[in-house]
Amino acid sequence: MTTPLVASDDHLAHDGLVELLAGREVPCFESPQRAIVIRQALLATGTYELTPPTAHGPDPITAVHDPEMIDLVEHAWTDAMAAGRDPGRPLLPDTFLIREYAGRMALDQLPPRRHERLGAFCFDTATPIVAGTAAAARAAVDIGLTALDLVLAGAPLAYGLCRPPGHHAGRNLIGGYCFFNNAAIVAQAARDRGAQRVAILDIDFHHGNGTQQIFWEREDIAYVSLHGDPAGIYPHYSGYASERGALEGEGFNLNLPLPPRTDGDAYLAALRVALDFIVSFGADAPLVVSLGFDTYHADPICNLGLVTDDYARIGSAIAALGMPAVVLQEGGYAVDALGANAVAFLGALA
Ligand code: SP5
Ligand code: ZN
Repeated sequence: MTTPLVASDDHLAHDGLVELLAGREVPCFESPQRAIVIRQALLATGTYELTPPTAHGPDPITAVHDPEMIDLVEHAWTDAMAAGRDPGRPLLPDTFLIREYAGRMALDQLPPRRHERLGAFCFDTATPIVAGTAAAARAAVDIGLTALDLVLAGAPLAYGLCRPPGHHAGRNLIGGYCFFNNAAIVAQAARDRGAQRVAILDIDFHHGNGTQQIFWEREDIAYVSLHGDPAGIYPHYSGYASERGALEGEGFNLNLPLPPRTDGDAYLAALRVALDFIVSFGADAPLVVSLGFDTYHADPICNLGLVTDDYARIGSAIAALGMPAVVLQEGGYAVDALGANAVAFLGALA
């Protein structure tokens, strides 16, 4: 039996060129090549069926994100071009609207041109916007929603090769290479199609601050994440075990921070805790997996210690839940290893 591999070429034109990292302008780690190599490696196994996304329109995005933030993603580039900005350079914010800027003042005006509002809807200097960004971000959402369609129609597993990734994007914030939160949009869509309880398992190296924020006060969509300990690790301000959700959502958020160089055995032990949480939550929808391969030992910006065979172990452990799964690509920057890691993980999960 083949597994649907939902992918599109719209991501190719989202190539941010540079990000700011540790005071330097460096080439983007989040590159088109990442998705190219994963797609090639999966198709080479002969067990995946390449499936284009179908358009799902703006409503599933609006169900999760602030309209002003969506408007920014859609129009920052065209506004910048109309204002005469260099089309050869990406847009990165240079002035951030942080809470402390306002103090007790009421700020009710934003610049009329969207590229000049970037810093009001973006939390870092690593999330460049170029001409192809909005179309790529929309396609990534459609990829996720198409993968959900296929699983709701009976496929036990569908893989969405989303690029750009999504889990750092909050209700009204882009950041961490993310624009629209693909996993959050898919989880909400599953709810809107009748499921009562949806679980999201995030195994990207980084804490999915955006997904956590979006569902923080929700008891119907549970979020559990394994990630590098935020004490010293991006995104720095969230991901601690003490963050359990609030109001109705209290207890439905679970963070499992991991120390540097965590190996496969220790990772699998933490994953066991995450899977037990998911079982006791009792989802009646497909499991939504935010999949990152930046937990790999040779990832250039991360510090865990997984090897390729560990991804097969992780895939098998998730498969043992017996839940249908929608797996969405998030991070992973050791480009040479991405193909083998994807084959190992998805092969074991299927
Ligand atoms: C989707 C995803 O994986 N986003 C990650 C965004 C991380 N961006 C900034 C990373 C800063 C890493 N600092 C590492 C220093 C390495 N020597
Ligand atoms: Zn990551």
